[in-house]
Amino acid sequence: MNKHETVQKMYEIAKERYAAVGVDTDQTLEKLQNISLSIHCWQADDVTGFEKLENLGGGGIQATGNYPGKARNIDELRMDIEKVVTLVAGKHRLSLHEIYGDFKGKAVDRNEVEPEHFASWMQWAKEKGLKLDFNSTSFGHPKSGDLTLASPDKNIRDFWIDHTKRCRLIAEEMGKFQNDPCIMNLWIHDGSKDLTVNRYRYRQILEQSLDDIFTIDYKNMRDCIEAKLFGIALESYTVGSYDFYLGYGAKKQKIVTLDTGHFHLTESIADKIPSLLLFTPEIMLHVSRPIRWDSDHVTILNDDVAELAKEVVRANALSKVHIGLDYFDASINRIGAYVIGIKATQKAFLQALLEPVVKLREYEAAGQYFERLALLEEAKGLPWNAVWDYFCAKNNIAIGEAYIAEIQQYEREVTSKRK
Ligand code: RNT
Ligand code: ZN
Repeated sequence: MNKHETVQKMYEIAKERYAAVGVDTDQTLEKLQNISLSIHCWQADDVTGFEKLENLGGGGIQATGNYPGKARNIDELRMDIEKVVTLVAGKHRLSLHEIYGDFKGKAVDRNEVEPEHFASWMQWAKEKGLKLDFNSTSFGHPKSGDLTLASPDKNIRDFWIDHTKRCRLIAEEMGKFQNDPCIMNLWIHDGSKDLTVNRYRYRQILEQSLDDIFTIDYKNMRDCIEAKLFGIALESYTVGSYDFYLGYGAKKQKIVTLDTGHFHLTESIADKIPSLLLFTPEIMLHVSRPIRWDSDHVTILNDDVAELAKEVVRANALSKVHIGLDYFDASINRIGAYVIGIKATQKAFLQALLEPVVKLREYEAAGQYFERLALLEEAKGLPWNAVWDYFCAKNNIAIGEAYIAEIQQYEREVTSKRK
């Protein structure tokens, strides 16, 4: 039997096994095929971007590691993303930050950015069958400081309001061009390293800035707002906390972004899904992996990600939840980092889609809690990996660990030559 025949056979067995618990694997595969991930562009170059301005880095975030071969320019970044998408199944999106504009060697300040700086991205994305998402960038700039949109200094604040408005217009143009809404994420690092006696004031200013930014209603873009627990060098206070954005999102009907690294480590992000679905229009996810803090390690198939996917699927909310990735590990092969995280997220959703939820809910409705727990436990051992391998085979991508060699080859031929 060759590898593909084995995969086929294993799938047939898995299909029967799942049918016994009331799950249709063929239907599951169709659903998985339609899940698009919003792939973050910034794993390719450690959140550097292509600005010809002084880049001050950080702003509450930090990529660590110096693995060779990072993308140094727009062509290399595109090449890397093209490679990534050939190694994974499905149709996906690319999430760009404003600092990744095609500035053609010119110094374009953040309050000068225009849709034209993203024209070549739109064209390229169209050719590659990718849709674009967008992010304003308020970190890594001489005017970033500790406070941007929440700054009491009108000059600083207005600069960032202007920037963010421009970004919304760019997102609108992207959405129009691709005939599919561009999701624009707004995350700012604003906070305080040490104790502040102005918690209320900064949040009030941020609310006003957001109201100003969101005055224009666009048709082809959607806004989402991302909270955080704390940033590096801003440990004592975060203006845009989860309470703040949840309140703002519920009141103003904006999408709240849940970054899985932005909460206390014992907090369940999965449990937030059903609540947000009730009070905000949609949800944006930044699937990441915090290690002790918001360390942005590569997403893997762990219980947190598996539970997150399950809550989305159990709530029948795949059409309302945008699944983005957000990590940046500079210590390993960056293409490999992408592929591991994409596959892990897809596997989590596959497992969620394969859950025998009808039977589980029957048990629950009947008060049969032993039976519910037993089936939940048994479901963990059902042959989901046979379904996964078959999904990869159907999509003509490498099965199992075979993609490691493909990434090694790309490293030999391409990334290792970048000095
Ligand atoms: C930072 C946020 C934010 C960034 C990107 C680069 O903590 O998670 O989403 O990672 O905007
Ligand atoms: Zn994030």
